[in-house]
Amino acid sequence: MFEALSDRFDGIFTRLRSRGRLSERDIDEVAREIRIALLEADVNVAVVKSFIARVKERAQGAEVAKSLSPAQQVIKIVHEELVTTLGGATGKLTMSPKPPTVVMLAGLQGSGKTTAAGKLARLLHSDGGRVLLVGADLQRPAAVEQLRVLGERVGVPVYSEGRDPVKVVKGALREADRLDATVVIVDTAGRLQIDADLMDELRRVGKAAQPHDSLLVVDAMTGQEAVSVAEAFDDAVGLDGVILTKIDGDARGGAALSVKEVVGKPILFAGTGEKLEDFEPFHPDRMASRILGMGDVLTLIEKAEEAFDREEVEEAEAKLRKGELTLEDFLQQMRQVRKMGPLQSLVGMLPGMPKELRDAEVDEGELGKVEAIICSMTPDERRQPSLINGSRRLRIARGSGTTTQDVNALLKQFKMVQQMMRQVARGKRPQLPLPGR
Ligand SMILES: Nc1nc2c(ncn2[C@@H]2O[C@H](COP(=O)(O)OP(=O)(O)O)[C@@H](O)[C@H]2O)c(=O)[nH]1
Ligand SMILES: [Mg+2]
Repeated sequence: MFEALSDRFDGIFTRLRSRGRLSERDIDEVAREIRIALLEADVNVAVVKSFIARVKERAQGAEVAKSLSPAQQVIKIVHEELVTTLGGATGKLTMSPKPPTVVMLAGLQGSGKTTAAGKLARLLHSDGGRVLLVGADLQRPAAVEQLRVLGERVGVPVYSEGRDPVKVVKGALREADRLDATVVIVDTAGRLQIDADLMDELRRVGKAAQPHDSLLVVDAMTGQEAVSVAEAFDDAVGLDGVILTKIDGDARGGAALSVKEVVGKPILFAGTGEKLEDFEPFHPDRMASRILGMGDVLTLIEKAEEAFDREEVEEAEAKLRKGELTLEDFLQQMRQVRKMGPLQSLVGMLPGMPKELRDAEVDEGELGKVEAIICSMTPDERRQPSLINGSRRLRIARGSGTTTQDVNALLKQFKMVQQMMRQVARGKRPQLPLPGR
C-alpha cells in the first residue's frame, strides 16, 4: 500500500540527507518535490497546498532540535504534518450509552460494504461485543446471502426479511432487543453511481435505524473520486466517519490523504485485503510512518500478539537464551509467523527496510519447501541435525519432494541461525549478514 508515494518520499529524503545546513532555497526545493509527489499521488489540490504551506513555514522557522540533523528535522515535520492530514488522533466509533449501538454502512456498489460489515462484526465480536448483522441490501438478490455466509464465519447472527429495507431495520432492532445485542451493523444497498433513489432509500433506512455511527464505505483505489463520493453522501445523508477499503491495492494514497481535510470526517477503519482479518482501526500516526518508510512496528506487534501463542513464545525465548534452538522450534516459529499473514505485508511494516527489500517478492513457495523438508525429518533428526548423513538426506529429499541440495541449503541456513542465536544468548550483538543500502 502507498508504495508509489513511499518511493517518492524515499528519493526526496535520500537526496536531503546528503546536505548539511539547509538554506531557504533547499527548503523551497524540497517543498516543490513533495508537492509534486503528493499531486502524483492524487491528493486533493487544496490539501496539497495547505500541507506544503505548513511544512515550509515550520522548516523555515527551524524549530532547531540539536539532536536532529537538518534532514531529520524536515522528515520529522513532514511526518507530523502527514499525521495531521490523515486525521490526527485515531478515531473511534461512537458507542451509545444505551445499547445497542447502531452502525449503518453506506456506499456505492462494490465499494466493500458487505465485506466491511463482516470485518467490523468480527472485530467487535472478538472484543466481546454481542453483534447483530442486518441485511438491508435487498436490491441485489445475493447480497443477504453473502452477509449470512460472513456472519456464519464470524459467529454472529444475521437478520433479514422480505423486500422492504425499512421493515428489515425495524424488525432487526426488535431482534437486537430480544438477543440483548450491544452492536447492530446495518449493511445497505449501493448503486453504481450516486442517484436520487439511492439517497432516498438511505434516508428512509437511516430514519428507521437512527444510527449512532453512519459510516461511508469507499474504495481507496478510486482516489479523488472517493473524496467526491464522500462529499455527496455527507451532503445527502450526513456521515460520522469513513471506512477506507482496498488500501492494499492503493499505491498512491490520494483518498486517504484527502478525505479528512476535504470532507471533515475521520477515517475510522481501513480494509487491507479480501479476508475477514484484513481490517484495522485507522491510525494516522502509523499510516504516516508507513508512508515515510519508517515502518509500522505497533501494528506488527499487534498482529504478532494475535497470532502467537504466549506460552510457546516464552518457551522459545528460554531456549533461545540457552542457545538450544532446534529445527522443531524453527518450524514452529515459521508457522506462527505465517499465521500473521502474507510475508510481503509484514516486511512492509518493518522500519528501515531498504526499498529493494520492501519490493522484493517474498517467495512463499520457498517457505513451503522448508516446511516440507523439516516435516520429512524424524524427531531425532530435528533435534540433532548432525545425525543427517548422505542416506538420510536422500530420504528427506524424497519425502519432501525436494532435492538433496535443498536439504543442504536449509541445514546450512539453520546452522547460521543457530550460531547467531548463541551469540545473542551470550549477550553479544549478532553479526547479521544485512544487505547494505
Ligand atoms: N483487496 C481488497 N478487496 C476488498 C476489500 N474489501 C472488499 N473487497 C472486495 O471488493 C469486492 C466487493 O465487496 P462487497 O463487500 O461485496 O461490496 P459491496 O457491493 O459494497 O457490498 C469483493 O470482491 C471483496 O472481496 C479490501 O479491503 N481489499
Ligand atoms: Mg453488498
